[in-house]
Amino acid sequence: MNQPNKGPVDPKVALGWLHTARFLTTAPQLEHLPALDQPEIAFVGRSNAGKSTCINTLTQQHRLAFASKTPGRTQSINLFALGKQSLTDAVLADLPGYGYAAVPKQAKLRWQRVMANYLMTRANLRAVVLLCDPRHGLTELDDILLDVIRPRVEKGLHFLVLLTKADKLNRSEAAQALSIARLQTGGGQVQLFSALKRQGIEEAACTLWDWTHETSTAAEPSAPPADPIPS
Ligand SMILES: Nc1nc2c(ncn2[C@@H]2O[C@H](COP(=O)(O)OP(=O)(O)OP(=O)(O)O)[C@@H](O)[C@H]2O)c(=O)[nH]1
Ligand SMILES: [Mg+2]
Repeated sequence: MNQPNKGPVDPKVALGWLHTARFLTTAPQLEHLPALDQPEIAFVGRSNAGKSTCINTLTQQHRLAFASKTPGRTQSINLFALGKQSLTDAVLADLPGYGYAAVPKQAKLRWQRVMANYLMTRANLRAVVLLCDPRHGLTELDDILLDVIRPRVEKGLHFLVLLTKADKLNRSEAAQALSIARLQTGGGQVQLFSALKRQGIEEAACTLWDWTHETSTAAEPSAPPADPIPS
C-alpha cells in the first residue's frame, strides 16, 4: 500500500488498508497492553454508541470486534493490527464504553481510571475517535474525556467525533447534530456515520489513513509527560 503522501488518498486505498485488520491482543488492564511503535487509533465513547460496529464497518469484517445490543459488551481493550502481509503499520484500539447505568459503581470508577490512564499515557496513541449517538449528544462523561485528552490534542493528537447511527436522524436533525457537536468540540472535526446505511465510511477511512501515513515532516505527537493516576 505505498501511496505517495501527496493529495488526498483514494478511498479504495484507505478501505483496502483497513480491510487488512486482524486481531492482535486483548488486555483487561493497561499494564497488559504491549508497548508498540506503530501509531494507534483509539475508539472511545459511551456504551452502546457503536464503537465495535464502526470498527467492523470500517474494516469490512463482520465479527472482528464484538458488537451487541447489550451495552457493556466490550470489556477489555482490544487491539487490531493494520497493514499488508502482516507488516503492521498502525493499530486500532476498541475500548469498553462508559456510562452504562447497570455497571456497579466500583467497576465504573475502575474503568474510568484505566481509560484516563490509557488516554494520558499510551505513548504510541496517534488519534482518538469519539463515537457519539447524536440522539443523546455529547454527555458529561464525553466532556470529561475531552478534558482528559485536551493537553495531548494541543500537542498534535488527532481527534474526530463520529456521530453514529445517523440513519436514525432526518436531514435537519443531522445538520443540527453536526453543528452542536462542532460547537461542543470547539470547532473540532465532526462527521456523520451510519453502519446501517453505509454513510460516512469513505470519509472516515481516509481520515484514519491520513493520520497514520503522514509525511515525516508532519508534527508527531510526542509521548506525554503525564503520570498515570494510581489505581
Ligand atoms: N441503526 C443503527 N444501529 C447501529 C449502528 N451502529 C451500531 N448500531 C447498533 O448499536 C448497538 C451497539 O453497537 P456496538 O457496536 O456493540 O456498541 P459499542 O459502542 O461497541 O458498545 P460497548 O462495547 O457496550 O461500549 C448494536 O445493537 C448495533 O447493531 C448504526 O449505524 N445504525
Ligand atoms: Mg464495543
